[in-house]
Amino acid sequence: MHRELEKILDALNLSPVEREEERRKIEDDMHKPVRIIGIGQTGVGKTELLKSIFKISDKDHKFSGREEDFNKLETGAVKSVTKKLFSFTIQNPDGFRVEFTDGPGLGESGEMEERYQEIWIDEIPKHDLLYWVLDASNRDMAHIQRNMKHILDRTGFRHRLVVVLNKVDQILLPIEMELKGVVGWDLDLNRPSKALKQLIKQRTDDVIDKLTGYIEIHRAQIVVCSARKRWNHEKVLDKIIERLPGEKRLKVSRNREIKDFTELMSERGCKIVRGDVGIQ
Ligand SMILES: Nc1nc2c(ncn2[C@@H]2O[C@H](COP(=O)(O)OP(=O)(O)O)[C@@H](O)[C@H]2O)c(=O)[nH]1
Ligand SMILES: [Mg+2]
Repeated sequence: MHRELEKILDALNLSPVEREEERRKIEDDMHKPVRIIGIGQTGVGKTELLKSIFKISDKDHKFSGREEDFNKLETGAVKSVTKKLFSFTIQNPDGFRVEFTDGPGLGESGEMEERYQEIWIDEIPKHDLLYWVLDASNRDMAHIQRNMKHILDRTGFRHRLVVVLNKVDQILLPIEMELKGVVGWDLDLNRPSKALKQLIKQRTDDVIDKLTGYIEIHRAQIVVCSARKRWNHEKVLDKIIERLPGEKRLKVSRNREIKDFTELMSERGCKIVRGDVGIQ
């Protein structure tokens, strides 16, 4: 713990006096949890994402919260499981705590939409960071732009926002390419093919254009990933950490448990990596 704290302090490049001040700030803050709130439409993968970055996949000593709240962390619900906000905390053995808040999906219930927006607007400022998950395979951005602008205008949380473009494994290649046998998601190696990588980049540029024009957030606040395939999670975590105030960072990094994407490679993929089989 001590070494990590020193590393963080080193990275800040401070004068000796400032360094001591920063150290005191971090140590004073140690007992408080870092609070992170996730937003997005139901089904975009908020829960899956958390589970593949942090250690909350099973009900162990790290989870504290109500039993019914743990059950809400099931993935795959078609309808919003969460109508109200709920929070739960995880804690590593050194006592570093991260508290997550989840709530009703946005953009799916016409009549409730305004009420839900108000719930979020109330809650977001109580947090240290907001992450907004979008489905990268869905190109309909109009209502997301509107919701995001409204919520950011009201909360002033632009600088504390990370936008996660999830489900990149589901982006479809153009049909002509598919018919020629070009693969999108490489199931053997569990990563995007070259062709899909290009498409992911295009889609990212498109989303960035749409968001930055409308909402004035920075390109560096957007990150792509596939929660289900565990792809690019390190970057998601890096972005989250980058956006947090210095004294909060250690708590997040100490609770990380990035799931290994290579576990999802096929047997053939493993052989390819070991060099037993060539890539065709
Ligand atoms: N293909 C794919 N499916 C995903 C991904 N992330 C989540 N899912 C699936 O999408 C469904 C909804 O995910 P969930 O985490 O419950 O969404 P939430 O409502 O935003 O919490 C589940 O079946 C997930 O396994 C992803 O990156 N790719
Ligand atoms: Mg969920």
